[in-house]
Amino acid sequence: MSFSDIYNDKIKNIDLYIENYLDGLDGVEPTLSESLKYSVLNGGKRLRSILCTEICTLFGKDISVALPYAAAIEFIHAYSLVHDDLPSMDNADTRRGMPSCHKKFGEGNAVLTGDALLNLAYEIMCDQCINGDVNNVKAMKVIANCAGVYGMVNGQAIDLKLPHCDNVTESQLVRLIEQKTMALIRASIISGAILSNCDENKMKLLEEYAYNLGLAFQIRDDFEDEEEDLEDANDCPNFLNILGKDKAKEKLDFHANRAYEIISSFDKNSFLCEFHKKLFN
Ligand code: GRG
Repeated sequence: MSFSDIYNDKIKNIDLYIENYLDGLDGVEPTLSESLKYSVLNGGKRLRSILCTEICTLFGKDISVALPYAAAIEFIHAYSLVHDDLPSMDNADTRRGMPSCHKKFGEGNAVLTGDALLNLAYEIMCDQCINGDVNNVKAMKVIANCAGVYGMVNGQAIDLKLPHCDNVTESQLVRLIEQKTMALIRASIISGAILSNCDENKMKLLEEYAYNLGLAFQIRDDFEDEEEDLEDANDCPNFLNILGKDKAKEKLDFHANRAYEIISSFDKNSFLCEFHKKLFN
């Protein structure tokens, strides 16, 4: 089987889990129900959910242990994109090549869609905690910590201010990215590791993997924005306009290589190694 066949199967598996879950919700107002599905199941690379399931299975657990968490992480990611696209935030008309949630369903519905996704994320994880072991609770705690005021939400709050600041430094930008982008990537990796009960040495390496992958992923995203000539790519501080193209590429390679070194040290034939090459080569 080719890499893309295997990758598509993994996406299908996660999407099927999410679709069944959303179809099983009872009594949801029809527009909200449609908009929930639209916002989560409208494509996307599934980077975060795949990190969670693959790390968990890499260390010996069945994928069924990680799938509810993978779905929860995709819900949180989708909520963040729906809210980020709102006129009061990034004001984006499209997402994943289609009208953004508020363009299709209106602003009020988009706010509620994000709210509903965030709540559903915790409901899925709580269901695992009720009959599960303490690792289920610990994994949920890491995700809550990374998604909220110690992570993504705080990063977004800094991001709202940063375009109005002069002379943003590289270290200020790294601090922003640690929260806005890296936190949820870290949550995906570390929750998968907790669910697989992996030891402290591996956990340390996975923290370093998350840091390097998160930074590399953001710089890659900055290059993509520039290629797509996004309107605000030049206004908002990013690695390209702060470091210049050459230095940004050097930094991208440095962090991507370190992330690869770590993930391949566990199993150089793992899916995550191939996925890494597709993302960064
Ligand atoms: C609204 C609380 C709140 C947070 C928003 C995610 C986010 C924070 C903002 C999105 C802005 C952005 C482009 C961030 C850069 C990295 C990033 C999250 C890219 C999108 O993630 P992908 O490429 O998206 O994994 P897909 O569509 O593949 O799921």
